[in-house]
Amino acid sequence: MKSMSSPSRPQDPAPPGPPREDDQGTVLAERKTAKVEPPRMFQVVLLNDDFTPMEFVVMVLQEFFQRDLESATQIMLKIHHEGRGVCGVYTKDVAATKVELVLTAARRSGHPLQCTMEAT
Ligand code: TYC
Repeated sequence: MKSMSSPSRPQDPAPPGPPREDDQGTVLAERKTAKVEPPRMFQVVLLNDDFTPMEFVVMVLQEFFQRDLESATQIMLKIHHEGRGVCGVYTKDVAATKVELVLTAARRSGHPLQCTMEAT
């Protein structure tokens, strides 16, 4: 019958002390402690221009960045006055997808709206 003791998992840290040997004198490789870093994050940034309608930018912020009308309007006005604004912060793939969705929607509607991503 199988032993019921809990099996060690691959990511368990090595116990302290010198490298251990098994009963045949074989030196067992030391295990490395698993280290998981948080993912790099990226800001999605909208840029101001003179032509894209304010309503379109507000719609983009609601549709692609889950902003409510008030928050979307505040961000749009900040971009309008300051030249740029952060829409949200995401992992790399999600940020890249949002940029593409915004640019595609803007082109389809004939607006020159620009959207980029920047590492935080
Ligand atoms: N400046 C634009 C206008 O006056 C509005 C606008 C806001 C455009 C934000 C782009 O990212 C932008 N119609």
